[in-house]
Amino acid sequence: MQKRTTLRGIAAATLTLGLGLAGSQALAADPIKIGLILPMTGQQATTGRQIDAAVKLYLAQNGNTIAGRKVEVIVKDDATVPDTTRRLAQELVVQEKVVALAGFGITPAAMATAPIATQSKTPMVVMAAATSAITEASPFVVRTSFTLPQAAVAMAEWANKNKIKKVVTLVSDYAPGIDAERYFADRMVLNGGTVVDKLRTPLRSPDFAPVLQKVRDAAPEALYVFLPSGQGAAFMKQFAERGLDKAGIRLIGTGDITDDDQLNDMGDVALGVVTAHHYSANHKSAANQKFVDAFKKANNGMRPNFMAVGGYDGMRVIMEALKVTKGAGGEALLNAMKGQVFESPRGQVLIDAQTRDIVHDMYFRKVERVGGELHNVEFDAIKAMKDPGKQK
Ligand code: VNL
Repeated sequence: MQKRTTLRGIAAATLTLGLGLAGSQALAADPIKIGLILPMTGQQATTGRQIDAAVKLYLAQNGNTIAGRKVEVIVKDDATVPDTTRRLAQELVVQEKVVALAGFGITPAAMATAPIATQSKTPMVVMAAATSAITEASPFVVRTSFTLPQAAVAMAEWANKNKIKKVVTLVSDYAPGIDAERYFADRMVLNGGTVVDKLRTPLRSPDFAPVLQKVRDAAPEALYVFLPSGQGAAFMKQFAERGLDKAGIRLIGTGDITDDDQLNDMGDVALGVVTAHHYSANHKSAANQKFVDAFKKANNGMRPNFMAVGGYDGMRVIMEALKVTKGAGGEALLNAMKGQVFESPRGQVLIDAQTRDIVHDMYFRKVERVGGELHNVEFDAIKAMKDPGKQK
């Protein structure tokens, strides 16, 4: 009896030791986790769909192992509700121990999450949201989308060059819209132009009819518009229905309104619309051609838009940084993201080491029919543009 117990004891001790070893081996082979929070349902679902597809494409093309460990992307749907974004981020950090947070379809979602990135020292890669101030909300924010002041200032410069002096602005009534309005209007006035009316529509379920009536009454030379990705098609439809395209009012704006996700279905009303933006699926480069072809092939012919490129480049920034840290997160991972320079499908980009914001070319594009499809055709650019919102 005594002997058996002892033997059993030894067996148990061996088993424990074995499990202990197995445990530490399992740790080394644990996946490196990245939390990707996106609006996969609700009003901004197209943004989630585009970014999710781009992240998957990046991993399929570039491999998903770092230092012998698998990289696992955990996708969470925040349904465009900022409180949900924040809660999901908290869970991903505490329970899943993600090394990075990524995604963020709208500015309020990014702003709500920034304190969690700061407190947990988790790099937070903003792939969609574009209000200037987001990168200042936490020292752990890195941005791969764009900023509204970049597109707005570029557009005002173009208007000035093309002798457009009298304009009305129309923006979505939340942070990126306020940036889009302010930076455009300030530069217009600086250049000697006038903004005769500043109109805003709600982020949720906007009705464009009342503001379009005001635009008609004001009879400006041009209407400048910012609306978040996904709202452009509905706006264009009403713009045409009210006959504004035939009333001699030029439509200009940030490229969000001629979003490649919807552009081809907008019809003739979109023809000739000039916008400033950082990405067009029609961008002429070998890298972009390869990206567009692969993206379409993997997604039933879906055309990538600027959100997809923000996601693709964001994944690049994370993966290259993880290679440097061999899978470690925290401040080391953040530092390895700063200063990255690479060729994106949009062109050359830099993650400014000081601001953690993106520096890239702002293109001027005109909607044209190319091979039977509507495209934003680039005809000029402001090279290597920093965020004007940070040059105070
Ligand atoms: C934002 C900016 C969202 C630009 C967008 O689409 C966009 C934002 C969802 O910062 O909330 O096109």
